[in-house]
Amino acid sequence: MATEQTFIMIKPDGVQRGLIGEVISRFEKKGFYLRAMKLISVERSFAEKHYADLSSKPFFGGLVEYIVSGPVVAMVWEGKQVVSTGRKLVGATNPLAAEPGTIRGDFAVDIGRNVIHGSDSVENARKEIALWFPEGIAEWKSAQHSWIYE
Ligand code: DAT
Ligand code: MG
Repeated sequence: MATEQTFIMIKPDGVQRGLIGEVISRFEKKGFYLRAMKLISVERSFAEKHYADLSSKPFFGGLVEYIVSGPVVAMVWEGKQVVSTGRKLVGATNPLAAEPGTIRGDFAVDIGRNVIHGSDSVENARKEIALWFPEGIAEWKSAQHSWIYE
C-alpha cells in the first residue's frame, strides 16, 4: 500500500491526563493504521532536535521544557492523505482557536499545553519518523482494509 505516513506524538500533558486511548481511538476509527508506537521520555537534546525549526522562537525553551517534563507517546500512522487529515484531527495550534471535534479543540486550552503533535508535511513526517523510530516500523495490513479504502 503506497500511502502516506505521519508522525503523531501525545505530549506529556496528554499522557498525564489519560488521553492516550482517546487519541488512538480517533485515528483508528477514522481508518488509519498504527504502524509504530512507544511510550518514551526524551532527553532535552532530542526534543531540541525534534523542534529544531523553532529554535529561534521566544517560546522554544518553554516548549522543550514541556516535552521533556514526562513521557510522550510517539506513533506512526498510515493511510490516504494521513498527514493533512491527521492535522485536521489534531486541530489548530492554539487550542482556543481549534474547532470543537478536533483533539485540541475538545481537550486543550493553552497553546503550551496542546496535548498532541502532528507532522505538518510529508517531508517533515519522513524526517520525524526517521528521528523517532530509527529501529523501523511494523509491516502489517488490516483485515478491514477493503472496507475502508475502495
Ligand atoms: P503545531 O504543533 O500546530 O505544528 P508549530 O509547529 O508552529 O505548531 O509549533 C510547535 C509547538 O510549539 C506548538 O504545538 C505549541 C508551541 N507553540 C507554537 N507557537 C507558539 C506560541 N506563539 N507561543 C507558545 N507556544 C507556541
Ligand atoms: Mg509543527
